[in-house]
Amino acid sequence: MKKNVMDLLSEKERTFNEKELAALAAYFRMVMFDTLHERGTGHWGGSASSAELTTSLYFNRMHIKSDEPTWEDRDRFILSKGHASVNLYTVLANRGYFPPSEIASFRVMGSRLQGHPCMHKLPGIDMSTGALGHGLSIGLGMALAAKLSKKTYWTYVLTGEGCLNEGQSWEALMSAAKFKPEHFVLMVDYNKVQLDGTEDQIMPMDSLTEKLSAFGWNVCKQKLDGNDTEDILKSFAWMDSDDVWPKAVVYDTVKGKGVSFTEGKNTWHGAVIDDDSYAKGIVELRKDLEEKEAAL
Ligand SMILES: Cc1ncc(C[n+]2csc(CCOP(=O)(O)OP(=O)(O)O)c2C)c(N)n1
Repeated sequence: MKKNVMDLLSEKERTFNEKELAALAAYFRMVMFDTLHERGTGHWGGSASSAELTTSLYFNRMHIKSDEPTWEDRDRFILSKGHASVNLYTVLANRGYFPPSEIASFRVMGSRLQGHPCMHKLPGIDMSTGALGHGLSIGLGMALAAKLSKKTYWTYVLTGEGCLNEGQSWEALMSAAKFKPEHFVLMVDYNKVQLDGTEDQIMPMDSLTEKLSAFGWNVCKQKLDGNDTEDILKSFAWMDSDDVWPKAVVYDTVKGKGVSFTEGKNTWHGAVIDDDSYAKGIVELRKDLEEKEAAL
């Protein structure tokens, strides 16, 4: 019998393959679009951009216990682009950290689901973020703590290229290259669009992979599509392929992915999803989910 996303979510403790991850990400994108429309607030563009990356980490890669969110040996994840909080909340809820029904309280006054993730309120948040540029330094601290305490957990930091514009990121890049903590990975959601313009208009990063290599990082040389779960799993295999630290992967992604009229548009960074846009967009997202489920 054909499976659907609800069947997959009932067995969330196992390691999912690329087709299953693609279906889950398509479903999560629909939940995010629904939530942001309902609440009339939040960040669609960057959340849609990273849907496959966060889904693949939590449903294929990370060593975690959702019923024990502060387990000392868990892998750590820092969403340095904290404005994509609705993406992280959707993944965490469906991974078992809190009830998916709570996603509806996104950005309601007093809710645990703040506009930007708060580690003191919500289980599963390893670090509060929102002010861009902090994630890499904090992740480095976590990775160095693992080294000191002889633990083998991994620390993953997800940034946007706009997040990398912050000078603090480059201090962390230099320090990480000096201390070389094991199991420390920078993942760049490289959609080349920021809040009020494109990367080229705001701060050209080209070539990001060469810059990271020059800063002493072990950078994945493969060209990877961060909205393609097959490519993401290839990058995970690369992370395990040698012992040279720290590691970085730059994924090409599309801001506003999944809804044709929001793709690649900075105007959809944090715009309210009005009723008309919702009605058009949800049809596209539903079709994508149906196609991904049919491929299971
Ligand atoms: C220190 C700081 N400056 C400015 C902002 C406002 N801001 C929020 S998101 C954003 C652009 C982020 O671009 P990017 O990191 O590429 O994110 P993505 O495209 O993935 O959404 C800006 C400028 C902020 N949150 N923090």
